[in-house]
Amino acid sequence: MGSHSHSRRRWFLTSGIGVAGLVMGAVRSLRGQTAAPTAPPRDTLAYGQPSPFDNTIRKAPGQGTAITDTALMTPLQDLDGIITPSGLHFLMDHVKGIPDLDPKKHRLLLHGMVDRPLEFTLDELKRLPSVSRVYFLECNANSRPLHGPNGESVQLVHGRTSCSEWTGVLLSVLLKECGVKSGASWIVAEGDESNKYTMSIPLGKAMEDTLVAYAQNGEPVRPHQGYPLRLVVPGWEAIRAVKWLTRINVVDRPYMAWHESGNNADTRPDGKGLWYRFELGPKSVITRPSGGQRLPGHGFYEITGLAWTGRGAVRRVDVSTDGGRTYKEAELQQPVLRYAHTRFRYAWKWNGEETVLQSRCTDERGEVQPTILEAAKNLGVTPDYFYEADHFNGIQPWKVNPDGRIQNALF
Ligand SMILES: Nc1nc2c(c(=O)[nH]1)N[C@H]1C(S)=C(S)[C@@H](COP(=O)(O)O)O[C@H]1N2
Ligand SMILES: [Mo]
Repeated sequence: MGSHSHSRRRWFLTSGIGVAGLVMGAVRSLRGQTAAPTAPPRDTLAYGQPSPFDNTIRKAPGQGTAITDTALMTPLQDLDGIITPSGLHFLMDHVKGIPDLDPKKHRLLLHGMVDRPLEFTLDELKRLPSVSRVYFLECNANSRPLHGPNGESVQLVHGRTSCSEWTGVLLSVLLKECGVKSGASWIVAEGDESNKYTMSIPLGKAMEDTLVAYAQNGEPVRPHQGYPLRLVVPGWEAIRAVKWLTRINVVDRPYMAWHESGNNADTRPDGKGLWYRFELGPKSVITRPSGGQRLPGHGFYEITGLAWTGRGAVRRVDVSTDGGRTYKEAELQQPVLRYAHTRFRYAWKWNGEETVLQSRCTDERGEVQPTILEAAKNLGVTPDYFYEADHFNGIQPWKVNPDGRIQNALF
């Protein structure tokens, strides 16, 4: 679809939200992509920066520490609470170089199987009823055991997840304005970058809680997270969360577009594709102490970590300090929110001997995070299957050596 040159359209909010007289015209005459503004960057007083002593940074997977703008991991071991600072949100792009989208020119078009195709500017979206919700995003490829050659740290193995407060308009509000035709069952969402990233999402989820977000942690969504607009699909693999969102096509079948087929479908043991696994399973990981760190000596330590689930809220987290032989319930830090990271804590006294620390999440549906052996058994595969597989949510064991060094003990 090249140009969206449907005639100039006026629309009125009719859904009883009480914004009488709100009139929004929609013309798509300009492309959203222009050169970045030439204004000097904000200085450190105009926009505050971390202490120069603090060097908490995102890291690239693979070869050492090379920073690319295609894949960077959140430093989970260095963070507290449940909100990921926006500048440390992981990022995963299927394109080299992100688009510079001018918010004045950017448009969101909703069309396809609707009574009235509608097009919104950013200012028009901001006049609509909004919601703010804390949701995690997690790449489907997160947590592959021994991710890359640096499989030692929680950042490089599990850092493809972050959690933000997202603000925007529920997609259901926009779809209701358009009037979804009967027979429609999916949407196809598209990003405004050079390769037109597209994803199919069932209409049910689109109408339930999918968010068109323009703000992240109180300020505009960061460029790498999809500025000025991104989709947030709570609890579902983050490949559905289309960044630089510009188009929503209402359709009657999934499109199996390039990015969701070959590139992002998981392979079953029989070689066939595992299509459309949306929800992420219950997961938790101890972030401190964790792989690559070293305990300075025996004595008291607070074990802390994050738990989350695509099925709603975390119900409990159990921690084992003896390699899974016994578990005890950890304390959950409030708030515990649906589809958000949940912080857990556990008081521990290290006696100086070798041991293994691990955590286990149980979600509101009662589903329990499996060990890698249980996960393999469930799928009828051997554990090495997960080197390449997506949606891996196995328990992460960290081995504490007598000298205090901590290593990934999954294999
Ligand atoms: N337009 C667009 N949306 C996208 C992508 C992309 O490359 N282009 N990558 C997807 C993938 S694979 C993931 S895991 C998440 C990552 O979101 P983040 O970069 O904000 O962390 O965005 C998804 N949305
Ligand atoms: Mo991803």
